[in-house]
Amino acid sequence: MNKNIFVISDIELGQGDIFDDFKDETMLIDFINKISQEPGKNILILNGDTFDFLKMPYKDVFTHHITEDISLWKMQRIIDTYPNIFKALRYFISKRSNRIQFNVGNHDFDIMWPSVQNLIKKTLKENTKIVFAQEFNNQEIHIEHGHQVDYFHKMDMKKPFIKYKGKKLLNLPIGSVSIIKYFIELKKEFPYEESIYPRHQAFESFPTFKKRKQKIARNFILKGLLLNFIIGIGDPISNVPYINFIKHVFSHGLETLDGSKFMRKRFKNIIKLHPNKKVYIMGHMHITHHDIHPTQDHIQIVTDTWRHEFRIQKHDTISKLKNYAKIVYDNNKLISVDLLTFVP
Ligand SMILES: [Mn+2]
Repeated sequence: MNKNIFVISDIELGQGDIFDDFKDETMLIDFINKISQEPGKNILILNGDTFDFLKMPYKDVFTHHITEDISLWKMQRIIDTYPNIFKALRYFISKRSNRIQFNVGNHDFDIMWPSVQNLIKKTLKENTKIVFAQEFNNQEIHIEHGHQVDYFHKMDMKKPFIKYKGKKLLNLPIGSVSIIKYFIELKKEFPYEESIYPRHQAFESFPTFKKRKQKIARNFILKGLLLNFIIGIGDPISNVPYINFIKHVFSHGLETLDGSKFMRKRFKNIIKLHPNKKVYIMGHMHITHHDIHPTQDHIQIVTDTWRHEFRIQKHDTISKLKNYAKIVYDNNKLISVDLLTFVP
């Protein structure tokens, strides 16, 4: 039997407010409907940051103390905001041999809570053909979101939850805390500029945006990093993993913005952990990349975002296209691996 694996990432569904960067609902529904028609067995891998819990306030307040109830409330908000997307997913999964895998990303660690998983399963009216995981692996393929090889957004997987003042909380990495407590202001004040990638080009083109970013960054470095041991006393979620900053500088120098510069090293780190695969796929960096590694014989793919994002072209910005990876098997034999642009 024919088997297709489809991979998309970084959809970032929110609750339809100014922090919600997803706009192309019809396009996503068309995509899901199109792959629902494919004959054979179809596996849809939503490779992380499917939902944007991170930039979503809980009842108008941003907090980095995320309980299961908060995540569940946010998940319900997302479902209520995009009922037709869940309807399309329900149609896809209703086909007998189809499967959906939700890989965790740094914007949706919240899907690790059992009640959030149950709500998604209930909404999709399916219990057994939906999987929640950190990564997808078979003999030839490795697929993960990519934050685990990003020193700012890497989660402590030995301790994904933490007890604090009698409550169980998501043990968020420093990258999440910095967004919730500091950089969310940038999104609020510059929603359009914040949707331009690559980031370093956006800062070059919009000086007031850059100035504001620098001010927030200074504030974060002073309070969030240097004075944190006073300000964050007793708060386990605000602990700064200084060692990760040192590791980042060793790997990438002082570069913090240009994803394409991190990419090689990140693939290298993933391959070290999962050697001898033929295909490695990541998201997270919001870039499009498809390459056959020159010395080792394997394919590296980065799928770009499905949020509404712009790129700079000459003196203007244009909307980025949506892409997806498609892997085809014929009777368990790997036939093709492609990175494609979705055309409705
Ligand atoms: Mn990400």
